[in-house]
Amino acid sequence: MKVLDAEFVKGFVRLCSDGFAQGWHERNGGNLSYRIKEDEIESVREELIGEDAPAPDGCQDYGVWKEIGTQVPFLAGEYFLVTGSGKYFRNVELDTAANVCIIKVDETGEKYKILWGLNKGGRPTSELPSHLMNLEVCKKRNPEIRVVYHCHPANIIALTYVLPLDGEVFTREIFEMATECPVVFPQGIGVVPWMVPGGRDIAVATSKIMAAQDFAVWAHHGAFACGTDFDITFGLMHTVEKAAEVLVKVRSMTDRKRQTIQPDEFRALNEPFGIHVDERFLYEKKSDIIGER
Ligand code: 2HA
Ligand code: ZN
Repeated sequence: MKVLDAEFVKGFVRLCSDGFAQGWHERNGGNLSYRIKEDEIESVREELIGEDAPAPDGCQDYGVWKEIGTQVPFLAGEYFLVTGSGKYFRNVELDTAANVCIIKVDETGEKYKILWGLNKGGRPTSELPSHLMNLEVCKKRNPEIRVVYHCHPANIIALTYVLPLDGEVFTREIFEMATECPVVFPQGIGVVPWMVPGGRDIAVATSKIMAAQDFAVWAHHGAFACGTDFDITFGLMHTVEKAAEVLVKVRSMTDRKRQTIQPDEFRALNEPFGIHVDERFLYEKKSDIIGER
């Protein structure tokens, strides 16, 4: 099968278009990765350069092992579909083969090579260390998690200027904005303070959160979500950003709430929805000021 005909590629492209339509991908903002299943990579092997196909003209980097910039030994030998560095999400649907690539991680988990895509040149996403380290910790806790998505949603970013950069407070304030939130992500969200993007340090900080939670906020930058498929991952980002939008509206009217969802009301969701809302987020508040514990 051709890579562009594969269902996992279609799902990847759709997420890119949907993310752009939401306004989460100005210029080359954001990146997406998918850990490809064994049967999926077998189905497109005829098009993998250096395995069964020749490299296109002008793409000397094909098949050359390059440093990831971190170690992901638990992902050794696996294949990934990732967006390209500097590429625009709005162009992925128009010319998929020029804007995304399939890479393979080597047996040490320290190097990757390009096997398909970026056919007009380029490298995988600048956030490759964060994507692979997140996919690694996610695979350890749930082998079904395959998607990691980074974007720049305005309301989540706006809140990082007014809420304390504390995962428990962030989670509680977001939870209170929509009953759906604790049902969709009962383990809450984490917050990474401002750090230089693109390197190993921010990848380590994010993967510490992703080892236990599906969502990490990057202060003054954006957010990372993971999930078992494209719908669940995009839906998680959409849910958090929608709640953040409500909180931005509330906070724009007032710095305190007249009424809200109470800790015991969150606890009442556990049984009917078969979830366990982490008690860390259900602290008794001493203040009605938004963002104070
Ligand atoms: O430009 O979003 O974090 C891509 C990014 C880097
Ligand atoms: Zn970014």
